[in-house]
Amino acid sequence: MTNSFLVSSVKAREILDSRGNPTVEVELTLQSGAIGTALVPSGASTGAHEAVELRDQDKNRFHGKGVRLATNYVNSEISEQIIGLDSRDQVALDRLLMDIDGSPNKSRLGANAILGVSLANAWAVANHKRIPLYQYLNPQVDYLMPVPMCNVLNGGAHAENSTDFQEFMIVPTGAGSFTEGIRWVAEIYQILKTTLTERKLTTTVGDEGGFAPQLPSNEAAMELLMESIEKSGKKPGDDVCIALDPAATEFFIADSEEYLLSRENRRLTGTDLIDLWSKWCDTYPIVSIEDGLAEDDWNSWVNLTSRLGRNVQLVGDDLFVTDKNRLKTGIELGAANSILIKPNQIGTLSETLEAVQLAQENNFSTIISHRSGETEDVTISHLAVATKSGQIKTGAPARGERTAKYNELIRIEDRLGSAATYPGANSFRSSRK
Ligand code: 2PG
Ligand code: MG
Repeated sequence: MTNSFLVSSVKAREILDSRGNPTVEVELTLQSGAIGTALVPSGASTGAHEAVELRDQDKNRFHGKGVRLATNYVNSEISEQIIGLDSRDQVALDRLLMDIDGSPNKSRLGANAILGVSLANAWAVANHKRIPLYQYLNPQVDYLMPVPMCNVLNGGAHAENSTDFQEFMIVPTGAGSFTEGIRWVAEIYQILKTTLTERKLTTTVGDEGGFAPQLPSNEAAMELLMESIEKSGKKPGDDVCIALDPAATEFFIADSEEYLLSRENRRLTGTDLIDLWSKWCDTYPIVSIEDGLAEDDWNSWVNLTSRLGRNVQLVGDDLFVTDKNRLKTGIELGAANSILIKPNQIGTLSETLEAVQLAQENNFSTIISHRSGETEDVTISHLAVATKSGQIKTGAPARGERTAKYNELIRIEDRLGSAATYPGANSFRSSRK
């Protein structure tokens, strides 16, 4: 009996990501001839609890960062076991991949190998059905577009000699559509560039396409954002808000349990840092703070959430690593009220969707996210629409690997026409109450 949905072949190869490091691409073909392709991203400020990205450690190739072990696993062990599987059963495929791997954190075959196969499979089914991926993952009549959180100033691990805090984002909450929102942030991005040039500050960019000037303090970045929003003719707070990802794990000193702001030569306790966020939230139109505290500083997370959680979205990235078990802990403790969703933190599409579902059932918002090392892959644009997350984080409105995601969403919104809704400020807590 022939079944055109059966997997007929799978092939992985080593390609390059946006930082010039190798990464995994997987092509999965069905008996019908339909092909699904997925390119796997890679983080820099990775959480300790993430699924393991397998690197060759062969110093003679790509300074040890090659991914031939991972691609070889796809082309041998994985391929042998998944050929003949019904691609429509994504959960069964993902479970099989986890079983073949056999480790608790995908360290044997590599989360990069496993995710590539998992996502390529979903694309193959969608392509066979000749429908967009978001529609295959969630067949609906109406769809929610995501509000973009655009990282226009890069610091931390994404840009050398810059701010301690990693990401300063602008969020077009007052726009009428996704496409209009992207125009606003692109206009502000250009104004920010001119402002930096006028002040003789560098306009070179960090890993996610945002500028990475050497500023005297972290707060100077906030002032620059406010000024640029205003100069564009938009009202901060009404039209455009601010979101932060300090990525606090990166400047947490475990021994002394302190947060070190090197830029300002200051050491803060968890409580001091919460005070700082609270003050910034009083001063600036901040709708979201991601990883405002370190990945295992649960007590401080609980304190932060009880202090600011009513009005501000508090997002766990390194804290939750898209893992439903860590998310469960957060829900039980009252730590954070939102989760960043990165498929490669957990390693399969099914587990990614499970984390989204658990979050949404518990009134946690979900933000679909890129990694700092990206490719031209647009899966996350479709995931954002399919999961009705209402938010996406995918860098500056510049650099091809970032605009690939935004442009795909512009296409999706255009094709959906009146079936697409842009939630704007409704995606955020301050306006939900
Ligand atoms: C983050 C991400 C993406 P990285 O911290 O949220 O912006 O960075 O991929 O380096 O972990
Ligand atoms: Mg983060």
